Amino acid sequence: QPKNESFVNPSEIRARFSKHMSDMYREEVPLYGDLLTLVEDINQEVLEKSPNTKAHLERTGELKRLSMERHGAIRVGTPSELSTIRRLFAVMGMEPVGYYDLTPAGVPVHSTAFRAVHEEDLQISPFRVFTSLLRLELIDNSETQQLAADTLAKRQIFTPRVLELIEQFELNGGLSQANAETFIDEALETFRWHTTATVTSDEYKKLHDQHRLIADVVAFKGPHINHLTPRTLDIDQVQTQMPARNITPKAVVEGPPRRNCPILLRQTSFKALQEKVAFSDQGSEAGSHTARFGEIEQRGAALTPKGRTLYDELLNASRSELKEFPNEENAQLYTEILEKHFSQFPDSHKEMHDQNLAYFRYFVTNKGYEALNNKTFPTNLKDLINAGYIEYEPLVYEDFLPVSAAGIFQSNLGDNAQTDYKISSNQTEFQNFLGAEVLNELALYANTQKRSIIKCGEALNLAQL
Ligand code: OOG
Ligand code: NI
Repeated sequence: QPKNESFVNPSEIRARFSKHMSDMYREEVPLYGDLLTLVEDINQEVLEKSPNTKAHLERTGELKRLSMERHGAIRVGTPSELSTIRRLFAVMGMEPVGYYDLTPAGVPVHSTAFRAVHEEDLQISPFRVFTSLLRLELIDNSETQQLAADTLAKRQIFTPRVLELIEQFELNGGLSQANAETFIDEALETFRWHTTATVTSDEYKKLHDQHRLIADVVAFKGPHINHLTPRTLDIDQVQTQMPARNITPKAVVEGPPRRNCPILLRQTSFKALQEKVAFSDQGSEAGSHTARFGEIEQRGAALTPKGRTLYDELLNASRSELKEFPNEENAQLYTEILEKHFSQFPDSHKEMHDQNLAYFRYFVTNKGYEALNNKTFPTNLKDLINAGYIEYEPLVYEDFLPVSAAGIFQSNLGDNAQTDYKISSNQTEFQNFLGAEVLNELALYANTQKRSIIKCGEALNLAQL
């Protein structure tokens, strides 16, 4: 089918959807609005105090996307919900990236992240959704397992109109302006919070006793968005200032410690809220459910396989030395241990670059353009960099971290939710359910890096670069 000129760019749909989603969540969870304000205040402060950071973010284009940057998370119940969600996100130019197995952390799900994959599309909207599929086979009580399966089989989490529009998109390759608007409104319905549950209070209790997460996935009409996460430039500041704004943070920041050159992803959240719900045997909102929360993230450089291996090693060493899960009591100790181990991770862009620990975007400097006619112009990347004709900036990590994600799940499921599951990761089954293979995030970063080198080559008339 030929592409129609009047189709809306999927990235445009994603940008608008992300804004609508944020507005809806702010209305549903006012504390998320308070968090947004706090993050904005701190980001403003950082930009004012640190001209270097500001200049860096301007060069990489991150400054433009900073205030609209956020991710969310949902949990679906069945393979068919998962595959339709994939098709829904495809309308917004989002593809499944990465496979995350959360069972080692005692959470009975496996997950992927839907996001844009090309740097130009990420620039328009970096909106991502961490999407988990409940693994019913991990429910060991067969009666509860049956209850969950039957309840999930009865629900339809998509509106009839959004299903039509997804098909239309797949058939024609795009949506018109008017249809895109309708799509956004209708798609939003899937992620809305419902105060009425689909199960009785007894059934809820059964599901909940098995695992709080199971109740959250099974007992409601749809996969309500369970948190939205703005991006901050200083997560430690936000963490310390949360209590003053009546927001209770989780015990520790997940991910690497504070550094001069941030790597990967650091995250913290505020505790899930207890919300009133009406179970199907109740006429009013006499019951309650705790699932929805707020989260903050600080993003740093995407690491190469070598860098990631080093990160995993240092994180594991820190966790082993702590001997238990990080909590309120050992938070200070954990920070110290983390900093001690991570002192082995080079903390300058030059070292990270020269030791092949992170991915970078290369660009021609003014000096490079001016030197174009020099007779002694170098022709390889290394010499061009050394001569100051090409510079580089780290690529932002656009994905998630399994250990951190588990920590975020745990802090919102209660500490008694730890189970030792015997069944381990199953990416093949996940992909069968999804109806597609998940993309390898490392290949995506490598592609972006490669494209930037090719661009430099073109600008400098060096075809072989
Ligand atoms: C997802 C938790 C993981 C993150 O940012 O790592 C996550 C969930 O609670 O459903 O969102
Ligand atoms: Ni999150």
